[in-house]
Amino acid sequence: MERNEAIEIIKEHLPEKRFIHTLGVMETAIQLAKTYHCDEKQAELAAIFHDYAKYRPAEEMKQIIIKEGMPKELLAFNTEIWHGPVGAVLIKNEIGIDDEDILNAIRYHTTGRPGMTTLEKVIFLADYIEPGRSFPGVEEVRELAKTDLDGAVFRSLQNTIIFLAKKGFAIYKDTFDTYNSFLLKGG
Ligand code: DGI
Ligand code: FE
Ligand code: FE
Ligand code: FE
Repeated sequence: MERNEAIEIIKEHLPEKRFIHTLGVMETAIQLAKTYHCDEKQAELAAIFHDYAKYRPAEEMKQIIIKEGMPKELLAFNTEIWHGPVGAVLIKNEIGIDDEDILNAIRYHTTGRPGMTTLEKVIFLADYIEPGRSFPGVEEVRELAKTDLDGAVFRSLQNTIIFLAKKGFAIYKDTFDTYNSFLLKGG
Protein backbone atom coordinates (compact mmCIF):
# COMPACT_ATOMS: atom_id res chain seq x y z
CA MET A 1 0.00 0.00 0.00
CA GLU A 2 1.28 3.46 -0.93
CA ARG A 3 1.86 6.16 1.66
CA ASN A 4 -0.92 8.49 0.43
CA GLU A 5 -3.56 5.76 0.41
CA ALA A 6 -2.57 4.72 3.96
CA ILE A 7 -2.65 8.33 5.15
CA GLU A 8 -6.12 8.86 3.66
CA ILE A 9 -7.38 5.80 5.54
CA ILE A 10 -5.85 6.64 8.91
CA LYS A 11 -7.09 10.23 8.72
CA GLU A 12 -10.66 8.93 9.03
CA HIS A 13 -9.85 7.05 12.24
CA LEU A 14 -8.01 9.69 14.27
CA PRO A 15 -8.70 13.17 15.64
CA GLU A 16 -6.50 15.98 14.29
CA LYS A 17 -4.00 15.91 17.17
CA ARG A 18 -3.41 12.16 16.92
CA PHE A 19 -3.16 12.42 13.12
CA ILE A 20 -0.37 15.00 13.45
CA HIS A 21 1.35 12.71 16.01
CA THR A 22 1.08 9.89 13.45
CA LEU A 23 2.78 11.95 10.73
CA GLY A 24 5.56 12.73 13.22
CA VAL A 25 5.96 9.03 14.02
CA MET A 26 6.10 8.29 10.27
CA GLU A 27 8.88 10.81 9.57
CA THR A 28 10.84 9.71 12.64
CA ALA A 29 10.42 6.00 11.85
CA ILE A 30 11.68 6.47 8.28
CA GLN A 31 14.73 8.32 9.60
CA LEU A 32 15.42 5.58 12.17
CA ALA A 33 14.93 2.90 9.50
CA LYS A 34 17.65 4.59 7.42
CA THR A 35 20.01 4.80 10.39
CA TYR A 36 19.47 1.23 11.57
CA HIS A 37 19.03 -0.44 8.17
CA CYS A 38 15.54 -1.75 8.23
CA ASP A 39 12.94 -1.51 5.47
CA GLU A 40 11.72 2.08 5.12
CA LYS A 41 8.41 1.08 3.51
CA GLN A 42 7.62 -1.30 6.39
CA ALA A 43 8.54 1.41 8.89
CA GLU A 44 6.35 3.92 7.03
CA LEU A 45 3.26 1.65 6.98
CA ALA A 46 3.67 0.44 10.57
CA ALA A 47 4.02 4.05 11.75
CA ILE A 48 0.98 5.27 9.81
CA PHE A 49 -1.24 2.56 11.30
CA HIS A 50 0.31 2.19 14.78
CA ASP A 51 -2.51 4.02 16.62
CA TYR A 52 -5.29 2.75 14.31
CA ALA A 53 -7.38 1.32 17.19
CA LYS A 54 -6.70 4.08 19.72
CA TYR A 55 -10.20 5.57 19.50
CA ARG A 56 -12.24 2.39 19.30
CA PRO A 57 -14.77 2.08 22.12
CA ALA A 58 -13.35 0.16 25.10
CA GLU A 59 -16.19 -2.36 24.84
CA GLU A 60 -15.32 -3.18 21.21
CA MET A 61 -11.63 -3.61 22.14
CA LYS A 62 -12.59 -5.83 25.07
CA GLN A 63 -14.65 -8.14 22.84
CA ILE A 64 -11.72 -8.47 20.40
CA ILE A 65 -9.30 -9.28 23.24
CA ILE A 66 -11.65 -12.06 24.40
CA LYS A 67 -12.51 -13.40 20.92
CA GLU A 68 -8.86 -13.49 19.81
CA GLY A 69 -7.76 -15.30 22.96
CA MET A 70 -5.34 -12.56 23.98
CA PRO A 71 -3.98 -12.67 27.56
CA LYS A 72 -6.98 -12.23 29.90
CA GLU A 73 -4.86 -10.13 32.27
CA LEU A 74 -4.84 -7.35 29.64
CA LEU A 75 -8.42 -6.61 30.65
CA ALA A 76 -7.40 -5.79 34.22
CA PHE A 77 -5.07 -3.02 33.00
CA ASN A 78 -5.72 0.48 31.81
CA THR A 79 -7.41 0.51 28.38
CA GLU A 80 -4.40 2.52 27.12
CA ILE A 81 -2.49 -0.72 26.57
CA TRP A 82 -5.26 -2.37 24.50
CA HIS A 83 -4.96 -0.43 21.24
CA GLY A 84 -1.68 -2.05 20.13
CA PRO A 85 -2.76 -5.71 20.23
CA VAL A 86 -6.30 -4.85 19.09
CA GLY A 87 -4.95 -2.59 16.34
CA ALA A 88 -2.81 -5.41 14.91
CA VAL A 89 -5.92 -7.61 14.55
CA LEU A 90 -8.10 -4.84 13.07
CA ILE A 91 -5.43 -3.74 10.59
CA LYS A 92 -5.09 -7.30 9.34
CA ASN A 93 -8.87 -7.76 9.02
CA GLU A 94 -9.98 -4.30 7.91
CA ILE A 95 -6.97 -3.04 5.92
CA GLY A 96 -5.59 -6.38 4.76
CA ILE A 97 -2.00 -5.86 5.87
CA ASP A 98 -0.59 -9.30 6.64
CA ASP A 99 3.12 -8.56 7.04
CA GLU A 100 3.79 -10.09 10.49
CA ASP A 101 6.71 -7.77 11.24
CA ILE A 102 4.51 -4.73 10.59
CA LEU A 103 1.67 -6.24 12.64
CA ASN A 104 4.04 -7.04 15.53
CA ALA A 105 5.49 -3.54 15.46
CA ILE A 106 1.94 -2.25 15.94
CA ARG A 107 0.99 -4.98 18.44
CA TYR A 108 3.92 -4.19 20.75
CA HIS A 109 4.35 -0.45 20.20
CA THR A 110 3.13 0.50 23.70
CA THR A 111 4.80 -2.16 25.86
CA GLY A 112 7.58 -3.61 23.73
CA ARG A 113 8.41 -7.29 24.11
CA PRO A 114 11.61 -9.25 24.74
CA GLY A 115 13.40 -9.99 21.47
CA MET A 116 11.88 -7.12 19.48
CA THR A 117 12.94 -6.95 15.82
CA THR A 118 14.70 -3.84 14.54
CA LEU A 119 11.40 -2.70 12.97
CA GLU A 120 9.58 -3.15 16.29
CA LYS A 121 12.25 -1.09 18.07
CA VAL A 122 12.09 1.61 15.39
CA ILE A 123 8.30 2.01 15.77
CA PHE A 124 8.43 1.85 19.57
CA LEU A 125 11.09 4.55 19.64
CA ALA A 126 9.58 6.74 16.91
CA ASP A 127 6.32 6.80 18.89
CA TYR A 128 8.25 8.02 21.93
CA ILE A 129 10.50 10.68 20.34
CA GLU A 130 8.49 12.08 17.39
CA PRO A 131 8.81 15.89 17.19
CA GLY A 132 5.43 16.51 18.87
CA ARG A 133 6.48 14.83 22.13
CA SER A 134 7.67 17.19 24.84
CA PHE A 135 7.85 15.30 28.14
CA PRO A 136 10.88 15.39 30.50
CA GLY A 137 13.74 13.22 29.26
CA VAL A 138 12.65 13.05 25.63
CA GLU A 139 15.58 15.17 24.41
CA GLU A 140 18.08 12.75 25.94
CA VAL A 141 16.38 9.83 24.21
CA ARG A 142 16.39 11.75 20.88
CA GLU A 143 20.17 12.15 21.20
CA LEU A 144 20.67 8.47 22.10
CA ALA A 145 18.46 7.45 19.17
CA LYS A 146 21.01 8.87 16.72
CA THR A 147 23.64 6.28 17.63
CA ASP A 148 22.24 3.60 19.95
CA LEU A 149 18.89 2.00 19.11
CA ASP A 150 18.84 -0.44 22.04
CA GLY A 151 20.05 2.23 24.48
CA ALA A 152 17.29 4.57 23.36
CA VAL A 153 14.56 1.92 23.58
CA PHE A 154 15.82 0.92 27.02
CA ARG A 155 15.82 4.54 28.22
CA SER A 156 12.25 5.02 26.93
CA LEU A 157 11.11 1.96 28.88
CA GLN A 158 12.94 3.12 31.98
CA ASN A 159 11.30 6.56 31.76
CA THR A 160 7.87 5.06 31.12
CA ILE A 161 8.15 2.67 34.08
CA ILE A 162 9.24 5.50 36.38
CA PHE A 163 6.43 7.72 35.08
CA LEU A 164 3.78 5.03 35.58
CA ALA A 165 5.10 4.06 39.02
CA LYS A 166 5.10 7.70 40.19
CA LYS A 167 1.46 7.97 39.15
CA GLY A 168 0.69 4.72 40.95
CA PHE A 169 -0.48 2.96 37.76
CA ALA A 170 -0.17 -0.80 37.29
CA ILE A 171 2.66 -1.76 34.96
CA TYR A 172 2.05 -4.52 32.43
CA LYS A 173 4.30 -7.58 32.50
CA ASP A 174 5.48 -7.08 28.89
CA THR A 175 6.78 -3.62 29.82
CA PHE A 176 8.88 -5.02 32.69
CA ASP A 177 9.97 -8.08 30.71
CA THR A 178 11.18 -5.89 27.87
CA TYR A 179 13.04 -3.60 30.26
CA ASN A 180 14.71 -6.61 31.92
CA SER A 181 15.56 -8.21 28.58
CA PHE A 182 17.89 -5.34 27.69
CA LEU A 183 19.72 -5.69 31.00
CA LEU A 184 19.91 -9.47 31.09
CA LYS A 185 20.86 -10.36 27.51
CA GLY A 186 21.47 -7.21 25.53
CA GLY A 187 17.98 -6.82 24.04
O1 DGI B 1 -0.69 5.78 21.84
P1 DGI B 1 0.36 6.81 22.22
O2 DGI B 1 -0.14 7.82 23.19
O3 DGI B 1 0.99 7.46 21.02
O4 DGI B 1 1.56 6.05 22.95
P2 DGI B 1 1.68 4.58 23.55
O5 DGI B 1 0.81 3.64 22.80
O6 DGI B 1 3.12 4.25 23.60
O7 DGI B 1 1.23 4.71 25.08
C1 DGI B 1 -0.06 4.91 25.52
C2 DGI B 1 -0.07 5.01 27.02
O8 DGI B 1 0.15 3.73 27.60
C3 DGI B 1 0.94 5.95 27.65
O9 DGI B 1 0.22 6.91 28.42
C4 DGI B 1 1.76 5.10 28.59
C5 DGI B 1 0.87 3.92 28.80
N1 DGI B 1 1.59 2.67 29.13
C6 DGI B 1 2.70 2.16 28.55
N2 DGI B 1 3.07 1.02 29.15
C7 DGI B 1 2.17 0.77 30.13
C8 DGI B 1 1.21 1.82 30.11
N3 DGI B 1 0.18 1.89 30.98
C9 DGI B 1 0.07 0.91 31.91
N4 DGI B 1 -0.93 0.98 32.77
N5 DGI B 1 0.95 -0.12 31.98
C10 DGI B 1 2.01 -0.25 31.12
O10 DGI B 1 2.79 -1.20 31.21
FE1 FE C 1 -0.17 4.06 20.81
FE1 FE D 1 5.03 4.29 22.95
FE1 FE E 1 1.40 6.74 19.07
